[in-house]
Amino acid sequence: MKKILCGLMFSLLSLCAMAHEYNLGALHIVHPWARATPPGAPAAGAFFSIENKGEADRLVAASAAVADAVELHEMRMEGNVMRMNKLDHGIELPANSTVELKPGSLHIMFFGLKAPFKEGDRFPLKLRFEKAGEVTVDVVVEGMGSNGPAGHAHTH
Ligand SMILES: [Cu+2]
Repeated sequence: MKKILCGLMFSLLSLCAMAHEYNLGALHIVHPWARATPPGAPAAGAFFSIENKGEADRLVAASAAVADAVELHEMRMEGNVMRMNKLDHGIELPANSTVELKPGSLHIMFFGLKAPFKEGDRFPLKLRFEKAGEVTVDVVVEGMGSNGPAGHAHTH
């Protein structure tokens, strides 16, 4: 009986775990998340880290049904101005390295949200890599942050 209970507890815990991750070949994708958006927000960002345990690869595209367009972006300081650029050549994943998509840096950008992102929601995001192929991950929507993607300049 005790064994069965532990087994049950373990599966419940795994389901409830905050972190979720995916493997695709040599790539390990950890905890895709997005910020909740206020009503009427035109855009949103999503973030995760990618551990590449193999040869160099590249994240070339992302797609999701929750928005009209999904782009790969980078934010960086140019002088005193934080700028956001679309990465037409994708996001490089050097061999045996970890690349982090995070606020203020590399991110997935959603334009034309079909509905606001609500805290606790999840939605599928399909990622396409040059060598590893495709994987669909679940993006978990977390609370609204103070430096969300709505607050910085677009260059496109
Ligand atoms: Cu962006």
